Amino acid sequence: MDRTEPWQLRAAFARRLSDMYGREVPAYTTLLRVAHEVNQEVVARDGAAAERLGSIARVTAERHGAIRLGTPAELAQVATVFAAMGMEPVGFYDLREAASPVPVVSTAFRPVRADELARNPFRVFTSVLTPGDRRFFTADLQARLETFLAGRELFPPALLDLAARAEAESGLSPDDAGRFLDLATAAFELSPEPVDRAWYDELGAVSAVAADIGGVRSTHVNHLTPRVLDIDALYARMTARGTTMIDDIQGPPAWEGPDVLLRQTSFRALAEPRSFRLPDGSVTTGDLRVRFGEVEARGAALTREGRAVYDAAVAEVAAMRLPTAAARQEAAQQVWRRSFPATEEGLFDAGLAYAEHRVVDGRTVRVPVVYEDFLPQSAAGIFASNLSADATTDRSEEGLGLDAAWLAGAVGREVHDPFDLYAAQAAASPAPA
Ligand code: OOG
Ligand code: NI
Repeated sequence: MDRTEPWQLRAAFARRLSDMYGREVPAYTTLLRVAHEVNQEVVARDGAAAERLGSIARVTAERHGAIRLGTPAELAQVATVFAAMGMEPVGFYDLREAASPVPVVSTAFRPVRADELARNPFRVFTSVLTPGDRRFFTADLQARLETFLAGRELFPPALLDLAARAEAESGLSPDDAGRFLDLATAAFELSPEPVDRAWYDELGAVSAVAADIGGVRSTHVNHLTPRVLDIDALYARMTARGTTMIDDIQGPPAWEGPDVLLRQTSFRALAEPRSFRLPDGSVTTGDLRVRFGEVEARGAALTREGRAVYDAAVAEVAAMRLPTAAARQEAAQQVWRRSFPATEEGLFDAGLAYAEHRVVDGRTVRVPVVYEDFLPQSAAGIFASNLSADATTDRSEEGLGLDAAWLAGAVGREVHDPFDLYAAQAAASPAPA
């Protein structure tokens, strides 16, 4: 009998989420249209070179989403749902330590093998709240928050059963695949259930992210990001169409040298109508800004050495505390010219980026391994730019020592080190002897 394989579930799920998001967040549809236009133009202009970092079919279907969860148990459950689709946890991000601190730690669920990434690279940045962190939450609020979170169910048992079966049997029958996709998509839709106004506002006074996660009885995809081949062109075009983007394109600057890692930009969440339950039991309509839009461009995966150069360059520009996006961009270009080789070959020769070897027209050429992950500073910036208020933190308190090992324990699975995955991918196509 026909089976729907994990990668087919993943591709179908990405399409289902994209359709749902497009129906509910119209600005996303505009973003997709503009991204598509820009990608067509780059392919027409650059030909085969436009597809060096992924076929146009892959790039057109490529999305990442983001979700925020409340507890280690919820994280373990979502790991089962993603495992059904061949998505595994990669990397540990501590956003509590960012310039604009957010009370979460995060990982990304994604396919890890090159052939699976080529089939469909769908990835989900997944954050979990840290209620025990005294820099954000009092002991009293922690206790009430944990009680609230323990009493909700994000993923119905039928979804978890199907997911476990899909993982164990590497796929599902077409009927079960359909049920799995219905339940999985529904689990990430915005819920119509009324929001408890007093509870939401109490958490919101500590952190908008805490309210978004722990103030409601469900989760939702908060953005879905298409990939674009020229993010500067996209930014200009969205702005010209009247969409207010955040000030900066985050990550590396536009410059004449090689594209590395990840560049991202976003537009702020629109106010969406929601029902609220008031303390007297009555229900009213208000609005919340919880779903926003983002777009990304991907470049070469850097080695640990390359990443150290990147982190130092970002820190150097940040330390200048420049007041405008244009000044930051200009400064970053200068720092980049000083810090990075001007060519891809230079990056490879210096051991700063991972290369795959491919035979083109009888010659062996080096091609970058694509960066498939996220950047903590950019992620924290994306959180911050889309919240109505920043977290109020008490820096005199000790933080909770949460690390990659803690995350692996919470997920109940191995959390891959992204550098190991890139190194393995590069080693799979060694230079000819
Ligand atoms: C996640 C923000 C991180 C990215 O692209 O860096 C992210 C969130 O807002 O929940 O998606
Ligand atoms: Ni994102």
